[in-house]
Amino acid sequence: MARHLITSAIPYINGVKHLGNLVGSQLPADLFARYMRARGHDVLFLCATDEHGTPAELAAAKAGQPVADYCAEMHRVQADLAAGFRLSFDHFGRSSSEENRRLTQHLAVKLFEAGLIEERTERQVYSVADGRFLPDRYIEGTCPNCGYEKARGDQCENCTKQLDPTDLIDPRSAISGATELEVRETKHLYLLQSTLRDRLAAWIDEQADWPVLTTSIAKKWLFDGDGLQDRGITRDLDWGIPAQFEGAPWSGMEGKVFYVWFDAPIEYIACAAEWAAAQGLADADWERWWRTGRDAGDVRYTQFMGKDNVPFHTLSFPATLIGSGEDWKLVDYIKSFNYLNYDGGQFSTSQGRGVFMDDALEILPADYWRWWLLSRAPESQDSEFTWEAFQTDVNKDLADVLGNFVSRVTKFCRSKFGEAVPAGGAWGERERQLIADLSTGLARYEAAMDAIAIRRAAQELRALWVMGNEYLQEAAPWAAYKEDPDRAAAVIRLALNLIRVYAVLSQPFIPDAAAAMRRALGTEDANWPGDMEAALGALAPGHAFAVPDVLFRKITEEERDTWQARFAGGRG
Ligand code: B3M
Ligand code: ZN
Repeated sequence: MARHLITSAIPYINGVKHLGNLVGSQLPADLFARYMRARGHDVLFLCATDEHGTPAELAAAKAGQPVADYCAEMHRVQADLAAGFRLSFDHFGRSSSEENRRLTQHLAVKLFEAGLIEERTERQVYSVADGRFLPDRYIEGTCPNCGYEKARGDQCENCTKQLDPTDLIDPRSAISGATELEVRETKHLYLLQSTLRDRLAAWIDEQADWPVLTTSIAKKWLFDGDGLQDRGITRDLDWGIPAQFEGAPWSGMEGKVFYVWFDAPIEYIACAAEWAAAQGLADADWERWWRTGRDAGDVRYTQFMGKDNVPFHTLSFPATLIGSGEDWKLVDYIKSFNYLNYDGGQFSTSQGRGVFMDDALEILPADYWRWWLLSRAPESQDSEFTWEAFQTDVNKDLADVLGNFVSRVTKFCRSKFGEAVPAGGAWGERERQLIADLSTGLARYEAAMDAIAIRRAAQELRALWVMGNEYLQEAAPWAAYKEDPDRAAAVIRLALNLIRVYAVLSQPFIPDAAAAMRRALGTEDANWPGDMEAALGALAPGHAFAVPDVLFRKITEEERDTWQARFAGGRG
């Protein structure tokens, strides 16, 4: 049994996330966490809301709410949606927690003591019309690196380059649109990341198994142009973790807070502390996941995120942890994702374009979305959500293949043998062949899941479902029953057991359907099949079951057209 620490990028608090956000971090992280638990490992799976900085302030202002109230409310909304999608976090924390304030300030002090933080007077964009400095998302303009016209002050969404507001070409205020901007002096703390370049480069070089998408982005910002740059880690904002506090080794930082991207990844640690507190555990209980001096050296730590978040996780956050000189656990594997597009364009939060998590659950149960999104995860390239593809895959994979198998087998058994696993008959050559095929297929499925090759894993799982259908078609128990009821009983006994095996194997992708299958079979046995033949004997003759309700219904043409039209216009 191994120990797996798993984190999903923590979603911004500023509204309900769309399906592109979901498939870029939280959902695949959940798949992996569920799989690792199913394999018997000790898992700590953490996520939280990212509540500081300009995204939160801007969204609260738009909602006309005090920012703390807004965050508290949106945290509940996001937690409910996560539960609706069956995201199995051990804890869903908040970056505005007391634990995060303490840890963020602590790490800043350690970095200062290591000589890695210095005070700099810098020139910041000030908006006369707005009467304030315009950090990060308060300012928009053209990216100096790629020419994208809607780059934000902290990062270009298009090319992932981290920016400073003064880098932007033709800048304008995101609050008022004002272009009457001037540059004023203000004092900030800088993290001297550049001095850590060699150590970060060596660390990234050790990660031979990381996905190319992850390492290519890391290396790009490590070496390209001027290479890794020192970063301002404080901002002239009201909302955030105060940069001036008791015991701070600097002065004059009143009215400033830490930059949201400084404290957000620290929430991965703080979230473990929040988890321990919520469980009534001691500090040592979360530290064993995070401090190598407390056995976290044995932990395997995997992070999930969209590609735009990669620079902060491969460079900035490791710089914080390495630079502190303390024994913090560094990430072992970063799984990053390209973008999911929506019906010929991009998902867009600002324009309300696409399907959002609340819309999705209103239309169909979570499993339909989970299956489609994961089986089409944007791994090696961007992928696209279309209503046609969604309809086709759901109807084919879930309704025709898996759902149909479960329904045919249970209904046939009920009508001929009653609602219990039938005795009689022995398995023959065709069964031995099926067991061999299932064993090979299972090994391929496990290999894909171990490697977090999500699309491949979905294909392998589907292939296992198909094997059962083909077997049933060939063995044709409905035909065999007339001449040789024992033969039909042997086939159905195997097929009923195969439903249990499918429930166990499919649970990471479609947890609700898996639970419904197990309930129908009247079994709590969720043991991962080691030996396929033994697994297919788990439900003995006489074991009672019930025919379940339809597992997956088909999406009609009419529904598809209605939904397509409904979501074409953007969120109201
Ligand atoms: N909140 C960006 C995002 O939601 C950011 C991730 C933080 S991870 C520490 O995509
Ligand atoms: Zn750019």
